[in-house]
Amino acid sequence: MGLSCGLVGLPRSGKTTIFNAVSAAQAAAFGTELNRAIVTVPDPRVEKLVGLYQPPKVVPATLELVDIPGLEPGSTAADGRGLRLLGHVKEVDVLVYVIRCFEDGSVPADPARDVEAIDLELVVADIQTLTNKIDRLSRRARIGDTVAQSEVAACTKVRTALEGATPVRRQTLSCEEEASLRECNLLSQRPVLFVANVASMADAEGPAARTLRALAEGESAPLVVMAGRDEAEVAELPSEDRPAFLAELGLKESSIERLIRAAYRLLRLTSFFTAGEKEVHVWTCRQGEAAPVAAGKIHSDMEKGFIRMEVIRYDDLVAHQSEAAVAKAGKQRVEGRAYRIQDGDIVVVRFSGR
Ligand SMILES: Nc1nc2c(ncn2[C@@H]2O[C@H](COP(=O)(O)OP(=O)(O)O)[C@@H](O)[C@H]2O)c(=O)[nH]1
Ligand SMILES: [Mg+2]
Repeated sequence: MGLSCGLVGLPRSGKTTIFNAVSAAQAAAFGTELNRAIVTVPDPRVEKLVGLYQPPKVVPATLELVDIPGLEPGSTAADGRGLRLLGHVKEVDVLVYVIRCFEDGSVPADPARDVEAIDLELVVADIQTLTNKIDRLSRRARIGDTVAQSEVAACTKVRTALEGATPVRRQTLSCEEEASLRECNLLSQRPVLFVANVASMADAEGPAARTLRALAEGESAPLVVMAGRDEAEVAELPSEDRPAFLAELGLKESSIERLIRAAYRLLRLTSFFTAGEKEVHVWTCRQGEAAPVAAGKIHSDMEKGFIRMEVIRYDDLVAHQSEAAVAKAGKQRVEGRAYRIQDGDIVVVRFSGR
């Protein structure tokens, strides 16, 4: 399973519009249930590889996009529905905060207020989770269990900061504290990517988008400016007509490309390939992952029985037009367990199976 991104935001911030723009799935615009789509990660290198190998099968990288409705202020504390929807937040790797930067009726756009409101929902849920854990551990801590004591201390420290409205992702934690929190799977610890949803790209440097940019920079988070409604219209067009319309909107690439690139950077993800006459396959792993771990993305046996990895660079393959020519130019490398995978590596894994 690839990366999963959850769209969250206040009602009418444009989540479903952006979901449609990205997935071209045309999900019901006013649904309160969850929309999910698997979208292909655009990568022009894949087309090049397919051109070279002409395989019958191509497996691009995919990303799951989830439109999570219902983060209305107060929903967590109220009925079970808010909590159920917040449960979906736990399933995703990245939270995409969709922030309204366009005017809509009488409530002025106010990115700082909206970010705070979303954070607060997550923070309230996290305080509850931590309180439960502290309660569970307190007896063991009282009778002298030192592990329980240090976990209670960590959870209490984080809870205090949450009570001061600081999401976990903006708290500074030691490795031990991180470890104590891991099983809690806290919502406000999820990495966040901000989307400034503007009326048109002419507002990309308008006051609302600028405010959001400053907020994002303040927590070293990426920001993508998107004209959600315009881009949803583009997504409805036949693909050959899209570039001209994007250009008209003042965009070089579609929202999906910018959003995915930002998500990959945020999670430090990288793509590598296996390529041959049978199949061109894109794999995703963390940047700088050790070769056996990367091989494990292909098959767990390849990690367990890893012997070596034969690597050519995508750029070298394109320059020389065939694996044989790359090898002849001395540019095929044989790498061992210590090798760290790089973006654009085309690999063959040698392993001992059983
Ligand atoms: N002007 C403008 N309106 C938008 C934009 N994105 C969404 N809207 C409108 O805002 C309303 C709510 O959008 P929707 O995607 O359903 O919001 P959600 O509740 O967050 O899923 C709809 O009427 C959209 O047409 C945008 O980028 N610009
Ligand atoms: Mg919606």
